[in-house]
Amino acid sequence: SISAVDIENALDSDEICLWYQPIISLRNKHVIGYESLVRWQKADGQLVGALPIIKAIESARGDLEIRFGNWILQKSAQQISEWKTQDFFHDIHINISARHFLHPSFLQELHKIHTQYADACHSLIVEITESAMLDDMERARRIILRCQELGVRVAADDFGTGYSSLTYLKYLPLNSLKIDRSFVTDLPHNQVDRDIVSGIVSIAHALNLLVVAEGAENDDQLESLRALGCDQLQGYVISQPMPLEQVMPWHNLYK
Ligand code: G
Ligand code: G
Ligand code: MN
Ligand code: NA
Repeated sequence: SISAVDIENALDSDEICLWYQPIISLRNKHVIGYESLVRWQKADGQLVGALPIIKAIESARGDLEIRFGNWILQKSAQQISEWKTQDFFHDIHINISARHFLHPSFLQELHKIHTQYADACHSLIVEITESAMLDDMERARRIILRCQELGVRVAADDFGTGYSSLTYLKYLPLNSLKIDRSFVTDLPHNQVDRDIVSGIVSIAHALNLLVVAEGAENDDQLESLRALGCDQLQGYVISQPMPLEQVMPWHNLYK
């Protein structure tokens, strides 16, 4: 299996990279942004997916999780500003671990980014998963507010699978929710999933949050999610995650 040292070496030798998956508006199908997802492209051509990478990073005892998260922040802000110079104006969603989000170095790095690339912050969305936030809700709340002061939006990832989703909504001033794929897979036929999605949408909209549906693989799911009131959608029906060099060519064909 992969060790933390393997990941450190891969970071140093530039083998860790971000792949991008589009997120569209369900109103007009236009692309709004891209979620960045980590990959390890080994020198021998082998591609390692996110799960083993994240597992190695989280099991490391040192500060690799922080170093890696800061690297993602830097990389994404750089990408947003590089795209802007090419008249390609799109949000980037990044995944940040709860441990990093709650660590002082997260806001330090975000302040740095705000100084270096001020307007990139307005195109950056930080996705966090629920459960670990519950340990220090007041701290999480303050960090979210600081993000928003810098123009950065915050989304709850994998929404609905945590055991206290509604507590989360009560205390955290989020910008959006990403409905977990497990509620999407059996649409449009599953009545329970339809009711759950429509309930999440009502609560989210009452709280002024946008709803992103994840993991839609076909048009029936897409149409169902639109009919249920979701705002945005991400999934293989639009595109799988792709390497950076494929993003603009894909985008131009999609239009
Ligand atoms: O891309 P893929 O479907 O393999 O991602 C699997 C999981 O890994 C998802 O839960 C995703 O949130 C997580 N993940 C992908 N990229 C990153 C990243 O850059 N940082 C963190 N913390 N998690 C990531
Ligand atoms: O947990 P998070 O939402 O960050 O992870 C997104 C993960 O979901 C990525 O690993 C991505 O590859 C995967 N994914 C995105 N769209 C689809 C889809 O339509 N079907 C499936 N099975 N996985 C998807
Ligand atoms: Mn995510
Ligand atoms: Na998710």
